[in-house]
Amino acid sequence: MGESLTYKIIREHLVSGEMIPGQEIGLRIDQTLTQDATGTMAYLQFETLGLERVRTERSVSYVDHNMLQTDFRNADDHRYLQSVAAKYGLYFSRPGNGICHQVHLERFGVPGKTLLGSDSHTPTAGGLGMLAIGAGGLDVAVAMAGAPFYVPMPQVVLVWLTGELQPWVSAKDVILELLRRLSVKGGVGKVFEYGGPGVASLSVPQRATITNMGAELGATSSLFPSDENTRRFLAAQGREADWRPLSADPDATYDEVIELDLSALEPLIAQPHSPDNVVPVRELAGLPVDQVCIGSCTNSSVVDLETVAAILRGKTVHPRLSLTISPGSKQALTMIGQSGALASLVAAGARILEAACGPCIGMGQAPASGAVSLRSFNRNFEGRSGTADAKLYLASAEVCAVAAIRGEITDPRELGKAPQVHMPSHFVINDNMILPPAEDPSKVEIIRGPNIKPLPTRGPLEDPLEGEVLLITEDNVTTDHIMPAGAQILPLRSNIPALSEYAFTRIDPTFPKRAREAGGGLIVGGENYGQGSSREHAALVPMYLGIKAVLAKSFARIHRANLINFGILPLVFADPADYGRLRQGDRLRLEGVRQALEGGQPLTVRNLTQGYSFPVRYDLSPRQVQIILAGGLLNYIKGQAS
Ligand code: MIC
Ligand code: SF4
Repeated sequence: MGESLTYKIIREHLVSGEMIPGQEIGLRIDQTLTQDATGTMAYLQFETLGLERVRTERSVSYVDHNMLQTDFRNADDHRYLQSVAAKYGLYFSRPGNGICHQVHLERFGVPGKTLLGSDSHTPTAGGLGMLAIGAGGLDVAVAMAGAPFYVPMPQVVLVWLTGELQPWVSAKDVILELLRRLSVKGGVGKVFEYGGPGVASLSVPQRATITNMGAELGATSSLFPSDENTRRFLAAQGREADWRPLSADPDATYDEVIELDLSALEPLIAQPHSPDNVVPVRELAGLPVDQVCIGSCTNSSVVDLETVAAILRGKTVHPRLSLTISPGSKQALTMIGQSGALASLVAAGARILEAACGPCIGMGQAPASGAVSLRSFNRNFEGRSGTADAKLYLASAEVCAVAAIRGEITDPRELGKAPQVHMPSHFVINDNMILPPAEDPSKVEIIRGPNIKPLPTRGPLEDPLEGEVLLITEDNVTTDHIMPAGAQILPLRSNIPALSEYAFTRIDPTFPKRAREAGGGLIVGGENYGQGSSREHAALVPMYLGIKAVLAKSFARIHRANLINFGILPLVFADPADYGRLRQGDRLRLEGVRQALEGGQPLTVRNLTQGYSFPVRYDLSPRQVQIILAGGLLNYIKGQAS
């Protein structure tokens, strides 16, 4: 029986476990990436493992998130990251070189290899036929140490593409259509593998837009075959030697098949406050727009930027709005500079930002009160822009550019002929902003600024486990709710005590104070708890505040793994109706929890306040049980080492 491409790559990298969906497998990781907002913590953790060099084929440390440098803190973290990279054998992509996913696609990704990144959009590299997975920083630290990465064996969904995109319809519309159909939890536990005759019509930058935003489905990864288009892209990047053809067997079997006719798609838009709240652009036509932001790891390639420039050429940005452009990489920025596209953008009144995440993670450019902000980005969660009541919409770079000149949401097909921009046959290659590791690591001193505080630790899992329900949240709570980012908070990523002042404050500003006063407790969540980013701070900070367990209807994959890594017990309601009976302030108690976990026996929670008990599931692998019992992955590793 034939195999999917996902199965082939997994089989080549399988270290432990069986390829049975849902069962834990261990994968050998060839490459890793980190970005600064998660990387600082990841390297602090890597340092505690006591190795002299990373043990991967290639590890890259990027600086792209914390770029505002409103005081010494971000700059200090950058210096730390640069010294760590030099010492431990990593490539260092300097601030200004671009967004990790865009640069990794351009300069490092290799078809058929595995990539683990401390950022949820790591699957962008799936556009090259790489099995790329997002994870918490600690998992990436451990992978850099050469240990396997553990993940539930995914189900594989074949997305069968037919037809061709019509004028003004873009790759962004492909993934928005999947989000419309499947929702932000529709991809949990799955890899989306693209196939069918429509694949050949999509270039690697287009494929990368689709695989990037597969993260919004909650998917483990998304993957395209490595074909002639992949070869062309790598050759244009001067890396043809990295190419190898890869595809599924013609008779491969899949857990699920989704058919998508590219010809039938129309321009789509996601409305506030979720990437799956998708409607056709024409339904919102005429809605006044106050801000347009183009860029992010989803839509910031040179192809996107050239397309935007072609739409703006000779026009002026509408007086009611502000347009920002953040190029995905130095390469993309250089190329639009050389082609004249940059001059067209500037002439039209676009505000050109540096090649970084920027407004996507609320690092500047917060919209006005109640503003409508249209973005070519991938996330529109409430408050993410830095303005609590702003309304964020997501669409293709084309739809964004047209709105920027019209001042309102417009179906771009009204403009007539669409600009024709093709992937260049040669990219401008200049890797001078990528620093190789030091030749003599013994000469490198790690530089730690005062913003870098020691890693918080905890002891083994307590038994009985008892505490107050500190917060009850709804479905689809994001890591942006649990541990917000943005200009004020992001610089604190290496300072957990300071960061803890902001935990859950988007839902309840009194949370940090209450958690401290209660000496910790439990959190209750709905479906898909912890969706969104890979930030392990959304587990590390609750751990620091004494959170012992999270009870939810279901969890997002990366966040659940992060909870386990920091010794917080993720429990699932056996009967979802029990969610509705709990009240904030209820005191809950789990007796004999250590023994139950070790013996694989059922667990019951006693509600001491209301006087009843209810069953919960934990679905932990034997390895995860040991990690939870030890009080987290670092404790577990240290226990094993001794
Ligand atoms: C995001 O898009 O939310 C981020 C910021 O890139 C995060 C990582 C982080 O919080 O540092 C992600 O996607 O994992
Ligand atoms: Fe950066 Fe935004 Fe991409 Fe996250 S989603 S990596 S913040 S550009």
